[in-house]
Amino acid sequence: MGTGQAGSAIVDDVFANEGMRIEGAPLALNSTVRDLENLSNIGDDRWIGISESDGLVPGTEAGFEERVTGGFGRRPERADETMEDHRQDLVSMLGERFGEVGNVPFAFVFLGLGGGTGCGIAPHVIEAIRGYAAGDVKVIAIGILPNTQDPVFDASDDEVSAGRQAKNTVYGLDRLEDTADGIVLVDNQRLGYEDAAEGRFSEYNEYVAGSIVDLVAGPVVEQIDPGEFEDVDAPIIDIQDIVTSLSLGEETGYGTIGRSVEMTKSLPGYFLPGVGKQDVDAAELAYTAQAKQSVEAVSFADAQKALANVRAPREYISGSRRIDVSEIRRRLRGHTSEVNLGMVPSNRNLVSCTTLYTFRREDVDRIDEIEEIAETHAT
Ligand SMILES: Nc1nc2c(ncn2[C@@H]2O[C@H](COP(=O)(O)OP(=O)(O)OP(=O)(O)O)[C@@H](O)[C@H]2O)c(=O)[nH]1
Ligand SMILES: [Mg+2]
Repeated sequence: MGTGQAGSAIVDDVFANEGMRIEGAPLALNSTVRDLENLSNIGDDRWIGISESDGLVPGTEAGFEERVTGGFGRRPERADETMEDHRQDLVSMLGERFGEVGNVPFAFVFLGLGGGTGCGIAPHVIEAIRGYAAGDVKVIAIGILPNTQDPVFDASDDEVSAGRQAKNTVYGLDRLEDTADGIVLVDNQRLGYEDAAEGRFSEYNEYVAGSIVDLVAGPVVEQIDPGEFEDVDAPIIDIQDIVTSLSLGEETGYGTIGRSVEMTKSLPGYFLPGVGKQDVDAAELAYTAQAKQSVEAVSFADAQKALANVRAPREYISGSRRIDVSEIRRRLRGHTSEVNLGMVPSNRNLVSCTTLYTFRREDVDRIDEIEEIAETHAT
């Protein structure tokens, strides 16, 4: 589920991966038609518009374009009020789109924390998913932290203050904490200055989407029979393992993700079958995945839990080029004793290692920093 512009754009990239459709289905909720029209992989039958005057409007309904134009102007409080009035409508709409049975064990809700729409509606969306699901559903929020350092411009080229965005972020996180089973943070400050200033997010979104896909991609996405793999060094992990890794008892866990990728074929190998296969250095994979974590300056010594998922061609899992996953485990264990490591075979000529580190909120310094910036912002 993508809410608002940033959230929907990343879900769009997640579903660029066809395998994701075997297990999941996308939905985009936004207050601005134009953002929805920019999506490539989520059709209008999967859009839900939200407007102050008209409430929730299905993407295929006549007059959609005229009715869903307002936006919430970076005011999550307004989006929150509107969504609160229409939460039950969303439960019914989920039934219409995904069947009345409510067979949904897991959901991911993506949002930009600095804006109005996603930040304001996401907690209600999570509650609506719980209302729709027949059983216990685990919901993970993936929240984009705003860049509070460099100038940021909105669609009409207006500069958006760091203070406003920081304030929205604190508002959003406080409310997500009460309803999400775990929160994964992605910090726009990890983008280069140029990209942030110009609002160029596409590569970064692809990186985030690729990390999520590689994290959750299991036997279903890869269409393999798990029993086929006996002699391996790590089991197949599933979404429940990810939820567990993000859970810190009564406290909500805050996760950061990172992913490293290596080609398993050298360039000549693409042209000559059987030529140019390369071994993959597990220690380096784990190191790079950590270096590319999605939040600035986290202190890995504070990690409460860590999880890694390796996706690789079969011969790298149990065959002649078997990856030494003990190196990956060793890196994770260097930070925390609660480690979960998985491997899943894949048909790509790539090895990817995606890691998820989980922290307590108080240990994420970047949240403290955003809270301080928010305090300086007058209402
Ligand atoms: N990583 C990333 N960040 C984005 C993207 N689009 C916007 N952002 C950032 O996300 C934050 C929230 O902005 P939006 O997602 O545009 O807000 P919204 O949910 O549509 O809410 P409104 O204020 O009502 O438009 C801001 O900090 C933006 O800079 C994107 O595609 N990728
Ligand atoms: Mg918007």
